[in-house]
Amino acid sequence: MPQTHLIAANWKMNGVKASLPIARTIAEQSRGLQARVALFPPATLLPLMADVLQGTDIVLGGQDCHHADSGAYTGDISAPMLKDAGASMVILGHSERRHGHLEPCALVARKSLAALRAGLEPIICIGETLDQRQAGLTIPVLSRQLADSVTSDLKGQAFHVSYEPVWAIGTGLVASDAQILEAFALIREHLDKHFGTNAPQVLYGGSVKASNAAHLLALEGVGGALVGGASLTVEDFMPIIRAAD
Ligand code: G2H
Repeated sequence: MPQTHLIAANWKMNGVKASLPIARTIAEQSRGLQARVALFPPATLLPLMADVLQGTDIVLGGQDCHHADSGAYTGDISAPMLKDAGASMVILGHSERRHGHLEPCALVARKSLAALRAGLEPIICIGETLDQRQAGLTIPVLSRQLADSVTSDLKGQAFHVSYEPVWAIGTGLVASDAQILEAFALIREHLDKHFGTNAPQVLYGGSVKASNAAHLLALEGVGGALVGGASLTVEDFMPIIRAAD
């Protein structure tokens, strides 16, 4: 039986209280559809959105977490705090964290353990930059990211991996089928080797939108999509959720 697609909305640093009706409408319009839908609003909206989504099937998640459960880390948010605010998932290792905040793979791995301790399902992102791709380094870069941030410590736990080529994020550029299939084959090999039959779902992210979602989701092994810009409005996001049916 084919796996249910996970369609995840990464709102990034977008959204205020006035955006909550978007979540409500997505929940209403997703009722009865096949996809598992997850919303990742900014942390400031989590408790309010948890109230809005109560009694629906929509999953709520954080966009990052600290590796420690609590402590003197000004400005950071821990996994138990996300859980307390209503989250059950968390995005980790997004390229905007890896590159914008210089987060190395080892830190992503520590954060994923913190997430699991708190009862959150991590979505661990990997992806190569344009320079790395043009230098022929895509496979070594992805292999290193998998080895160092998707470690065997995760065995037996619920988690996901998202392949997001950095050059495809928010640029309107989408990886070709061949590029996606090559990356997914590598990811699958790593997951099958370390996680066996419990191997997690693999998502694609990077300029997913209504016009390409059905095609991307039909590619071999693509278990869902991590959507940024096109998840910010009901009009853009609902067709992507429907494309997973
Ligand atoms: C990749 C994606 C969501 P976008 O960052 O994680 O964003 O769909 O805007 O490329």
